[in-house]
Amino acid sequence: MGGMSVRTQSSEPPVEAVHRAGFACFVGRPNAGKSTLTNALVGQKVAITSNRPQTTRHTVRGIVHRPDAQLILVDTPGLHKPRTLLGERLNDVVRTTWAEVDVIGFCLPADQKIGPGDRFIAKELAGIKKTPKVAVVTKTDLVDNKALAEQLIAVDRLGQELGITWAEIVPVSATANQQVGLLADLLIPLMPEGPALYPEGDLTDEPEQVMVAELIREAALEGVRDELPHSIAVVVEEMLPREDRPADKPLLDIHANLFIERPSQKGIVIGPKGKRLKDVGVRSRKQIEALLGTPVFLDLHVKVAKDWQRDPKQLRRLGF
Ligand SMILES: Nc1nc2c(ncn2[C@@H]2O[C@H](COP(=O)(O)OP(=O)(O)OP(=O)(O)O)[C@@H](O)[C@H]2O)c(=O)[nH]1
Ligand SMILES: [Mg+2]
Repeated sequence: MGGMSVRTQSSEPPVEAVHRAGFACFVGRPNAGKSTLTNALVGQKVAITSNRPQTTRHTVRGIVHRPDAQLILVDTPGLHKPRTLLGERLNDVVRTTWAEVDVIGFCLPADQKIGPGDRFIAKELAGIKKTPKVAVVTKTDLVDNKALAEQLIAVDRLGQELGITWAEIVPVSATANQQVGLLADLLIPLMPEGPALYPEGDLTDEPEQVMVAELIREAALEGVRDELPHSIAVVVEEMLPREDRPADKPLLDIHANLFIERPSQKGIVIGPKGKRLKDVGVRSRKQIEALLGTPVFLDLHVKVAKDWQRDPKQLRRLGF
């Protein structure tokens, strides 16, 4: 597919003397590939991903640094028909975000026909007149050229039908790293002129404690089915350097709670003889150590927070 790109408008000249900085958010239905794309653009994992819908539960900012620009990507939860109070909260977060950014990147997977879920979002986007919208056709590695061409036409048509003028229509594959750099090149000219907003080298503004909790949740999502992914929440209660360790052999103690909604879910999360929970601990610890650059002792407990997705008090306690 090489350098193929569909553009409905020519962009500004590639060489600019000015410095630009601004925010672009990725919106789309659950599982569209928003977080994977955010990570690919940043070049490091700042948002967790999984093949379970509704993996992302808060906005995550990833920062792309260029000599002439700083592009701040805001990854949002997938917008969906809410079934719980958590679902409503997540949708509110998305709507607040797209009202605040300089550009909206609407993600539509190449391998799935545009459906009611996409239309529902597109209709809302049509109402936001002032913000440029870029259609991003994701997961292009999953389809052949013919199917991709058809999807690009369908996206163009969707725009015409709803009165949305796409500033760009860009096909990308985040996992095969196709056209990811091009997407950044096309988003940057849409940013306002201005100085850098984050220090050089910062790739995210996520607090470490939140990143750690997310890595644990990502590991816990792997292999669980049905409603369970939605029921899992992780809170890091404490992160403390172990006392009395030699300076060259530090150890970070991390105490975290993995919450589920019902006592019956406990067995599934813990697994026979505790094997599942242990695997989750081992897998996430490796990632946490890579992130923090220090050896970690992870103390992970499973707790029940009854029906937390529907309970305002529990939601607050879990940070929503
Ligand atoms: N083949 C392929 N798979 C992808 C690509 N991008 C994402 N995926 C997969 O699609 C699934 C969903 O990806 P996410 O990035 O978590 O999707 P999301 O839109 O952030 O999902 P929510 O946070 O639930 O809204 C994961 O299994 C990814 O590995 C891609 O470019 N190619
Ligand atoms: Mg996500």
